[in-house]
Amino acid sequence: MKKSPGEVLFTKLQEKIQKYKQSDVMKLFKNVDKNNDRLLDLKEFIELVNNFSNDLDQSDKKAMFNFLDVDGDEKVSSVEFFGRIYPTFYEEGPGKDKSFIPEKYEYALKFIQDIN
Ligand SMILES: [Ca+2]
Ligand SMILES: [Ca+2]
Repeated sequence: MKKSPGEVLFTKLQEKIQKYKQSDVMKLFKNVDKNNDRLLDLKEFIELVNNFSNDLDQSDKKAMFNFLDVDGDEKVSSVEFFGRIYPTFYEEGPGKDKSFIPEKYEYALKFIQDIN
């Protein structure tokens, strides 16, 4: 399947983000989440992206945002974000299906809460 422009851009961003410690990326997620709802709206998401890349224009960032917003609620949740950045993030062990796993929501939300 052909990748969407948002996915291509995201893959580049993902490579940059993965160079950082996972705990630092989680702290950053919390920092840009100004209203503390563990969801990034477009403005919050752009602030996060700006920490990693400043050679992208608004439409590129919006395309990435749309790619990450799997359920289309105009917010990028911690699950949507970390599930894409770290394909194995919600896995309990190696060797499992590496796709986005909605059943891991509970685990993911707890994980994010524990950063505090
Ligand atoms: Ca938010
Ligand atoms: Ca969403």
